[in-house]
Amino acid sequence: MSDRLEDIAAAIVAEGKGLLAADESSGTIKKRFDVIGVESTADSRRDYREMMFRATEAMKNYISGVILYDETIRQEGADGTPLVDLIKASGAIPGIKVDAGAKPLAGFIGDTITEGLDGLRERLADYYKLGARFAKWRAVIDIDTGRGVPSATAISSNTHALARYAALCQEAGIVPIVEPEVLMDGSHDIDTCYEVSKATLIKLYDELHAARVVLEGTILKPNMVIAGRKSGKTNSPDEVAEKTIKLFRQTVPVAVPGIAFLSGGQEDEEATANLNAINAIGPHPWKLTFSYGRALQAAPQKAWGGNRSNVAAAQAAFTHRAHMNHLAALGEWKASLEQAA
Ligand code: 5MM
Repeated sequence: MSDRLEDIAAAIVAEGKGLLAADESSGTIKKRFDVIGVESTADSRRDYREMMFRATEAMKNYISGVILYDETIRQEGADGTPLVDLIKASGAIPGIKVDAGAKPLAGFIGDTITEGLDGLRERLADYYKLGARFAKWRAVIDIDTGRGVPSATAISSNTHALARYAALCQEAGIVPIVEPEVLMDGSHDIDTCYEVSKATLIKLYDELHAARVVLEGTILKPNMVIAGRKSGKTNSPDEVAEKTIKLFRQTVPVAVPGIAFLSGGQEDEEATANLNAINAIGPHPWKLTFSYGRALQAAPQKAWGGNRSNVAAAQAAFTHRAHMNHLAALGEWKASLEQAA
C-alpha cells in the first residue's frame, strides 16, 4: 500500500467500498451494549469487534477501512493476533478516532466544541506506528433555531479545529477524515438542515484552505440533507438525494476525492436507500460512499447479543448490511434485495 495521502484517500473510497465506523468511545459502546444486555468490558468489546473484523466476505469485498478507538487499535484478538493485523490481512486500512469528544461551548448554551488538539501531533505519530493510515475527527453541530443554535461561533470554532486537526494528520502521513456532523435529532425541516449544512461546509473549506490542507488527501464525512427526527417527517430518498447533491455542488471542491456519509440515526435500510438514490442520480465529481456506525452495526449487534454461539449469525447480519451498502455506493441497490435476504 502506497504511503501517499492521495493514494490512501483513493483506496478509502475505492469503487463500491466504504468505511466501518467502529470507533465508539467507552461511553457510547456501553450504551449500545446496554440495549442488547451485554456488560461492557475490555474483553466483550474486543470479542464484539473481532467478530466483525473476522467477517471475511464483508471485510474483503465491501469495507475499505475501519475507524478504531484508542483501546481497540492496541488490542489483540482472542488468539493473540493484533486486531490491526486482522484488518490489514483482509485488505482494509486501519484508521483511528483522534478527537476527545464534543464538550459544551463556553458562553453558547446548546452549542458544543470538539476537543483534542493538545498533544495531537505526538498521538498521531504513535498511531502511525500502530498502523493507522487515516484518522477521524467529529465536530457536532446541533440545530435548535428557537435558541439560536448553532451560533456562528460554534460553526467557526468547530471548522477551525477540524482544519488544525487535518493539517496535523497530513504532516504525520495520515489522511484526515473531516466530519462536520449536522445532527438530525432536532425538530427542524429539511431546508433548515440544508442551510445549516451549507453554512458549515462553506466555512469548513475556507478553514481547510487557510490551514494549507491538501484536499486531494482528505475525505469528507458529512450528514445527508434530511429533516430532524423530531419533526416527524421522513423525506423520500429522491428528495434527500436531490438536496444533498445540490449542497455538495455548491460547497465541496472537486479536488476532494470522496465523501463518506455518516448514518446519523437513520434506520438501516433508510441509510442504504438514501445512499443509493444519491449515487443513482450521478455521475458526480466525487466518490459517494458510506462510513456508517449504527447503520452497519445495529443488526449484527442484535444478532450477537454477547453470545459466542451467535458469531456466525452476527457476521451474516454484518455482511448483509455491508453488501447492501456496497450496492448503494454503486447506485445498484434495490429494496427487494432486503426482503430476499
Ligand atoms: C461509531 O460512532 C462514532 C463514535 O461516537 P462517540 O465519539 O460519540 O462515541 C461516531 O463518531 C461515528 O463514527 C459517526 O457519527 C458515524 O456513525 P453513525 O452511527 O452516525 O453512522
